[in-house]
Amino acid sequence: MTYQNYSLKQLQQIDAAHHLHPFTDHKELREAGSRIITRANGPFIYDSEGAEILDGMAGLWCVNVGYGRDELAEAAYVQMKELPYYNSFFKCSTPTPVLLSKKLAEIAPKNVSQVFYGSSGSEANDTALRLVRHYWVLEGRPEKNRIISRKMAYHGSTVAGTSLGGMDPMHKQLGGAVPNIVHVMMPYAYELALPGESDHDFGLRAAGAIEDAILEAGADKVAAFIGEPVMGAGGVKIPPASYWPEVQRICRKYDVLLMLDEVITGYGRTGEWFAAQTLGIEPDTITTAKALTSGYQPLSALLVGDRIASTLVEKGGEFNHGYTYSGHPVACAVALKNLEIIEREGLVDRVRNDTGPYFAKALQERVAGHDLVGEVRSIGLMGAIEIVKDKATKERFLPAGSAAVTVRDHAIANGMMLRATGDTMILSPPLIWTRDTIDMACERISKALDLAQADLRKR
Ligand code: PXG
Repeated sequence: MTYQNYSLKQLQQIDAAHHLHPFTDHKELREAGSRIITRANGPFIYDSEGAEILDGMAGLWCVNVGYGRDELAEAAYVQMKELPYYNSFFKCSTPTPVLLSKKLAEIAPKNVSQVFYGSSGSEANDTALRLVRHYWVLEGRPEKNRIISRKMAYHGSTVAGTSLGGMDPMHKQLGGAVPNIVHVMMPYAYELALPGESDHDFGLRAAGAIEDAILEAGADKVAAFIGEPVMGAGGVKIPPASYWPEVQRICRKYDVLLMLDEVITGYGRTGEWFAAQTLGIEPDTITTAKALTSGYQPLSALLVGDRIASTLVEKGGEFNHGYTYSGHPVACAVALKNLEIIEREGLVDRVRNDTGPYFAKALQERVAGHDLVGEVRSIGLMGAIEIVKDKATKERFLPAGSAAVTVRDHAIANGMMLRATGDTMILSPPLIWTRDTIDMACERISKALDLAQADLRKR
């Protein structure tokens, strides 16, 4: 590698001169200089100054088997030497996507056994949107076209992903979304439950918003509902237990397809292969990416339920959709090895039976009591910490979002990578975390909270 010939300063200067980053205020970044991560191992990342940082975000919700896995590098190397690329168009296949499809069909929820590949979660959601609308056309009901999504949903950053998502700042810059997508309330009890309303009742009310949207359009006009089982980028919003069963009931009642976006929750995060299994949901499509390869290669897989797949196959003719890298042989080789590692090391079971419950308890016992913390919540190895000015009233610091950034900056300076979204701190660590790693994380988070508190009280 030649980057070692450059100093940090030089790399930052070149970065500022030529590199446009995702979701970034470029002026601000160029003034500050980017943090340059140069290597990683196990649960740690290292920056160009040699600082060791515990990665509480598994990269960006993806490095589930942790860093430094020689086996994944070898799987890519061997595949690249043998066949670096060939397409899956024109009646061709290559071995690794074939075998990966079989594996995915084995671990997917029941009645889901078909796979369509892309390179990113956004692409997979584009495929899902097109497929679901195409399904209703093939079924002779082209007017069944509307998609219901939720405010604050994140479904990616392409035009389709942004349109499906419910992020206002993204819509503002879109200049025209894909038509006929509507957004209803999210199941976020901490802020949206009414005074005295139980979690159970709130969950039913939030699901009821989907029914209202169906009735408003007329069920014969609604193709599908799409949702993340647990909203990720929107702030790890874990719905009340009453929510998903009610959503499922409503979708069935009105013959509305159920699309799950498991780009974050897939591949063990919640203690099952898919959150659909954790939460007892029977979806028609499941969007997955990220941890499918633990981020070692870009790859997404849209898992397609048998209902849609059989119509597509039997009545569909040619589906005019696909990507150069659909079923990329190297990415699929890495995915196969990654799933083998997850299985061999029992990481899904470990999250369900050991680290998930321990993580929940540690957050409750060691973080929830802090003055700055309004609520902690988690499912599997996915957690959130609400930062508040006043625990009792849930009052936030102003300006909105600034307090969580203060906590995050102290956390990073103290060797703990966390993400701040709004006033919520997010954790989504590699599934290789042990009880000791969780203890270390809680210590560092507590310290960051203390330091942030000192800063925030001065304001
Ligand atoms: N769906 C969900 C639920 C996601 O979380 C995507 C789709 C899009 O995947 P791609 O691979 O196209 O990025 C995502 C991605 C954040 C953050 O800040 C989250 C994502 C991506 C970038 C940043 O938390 N999730």
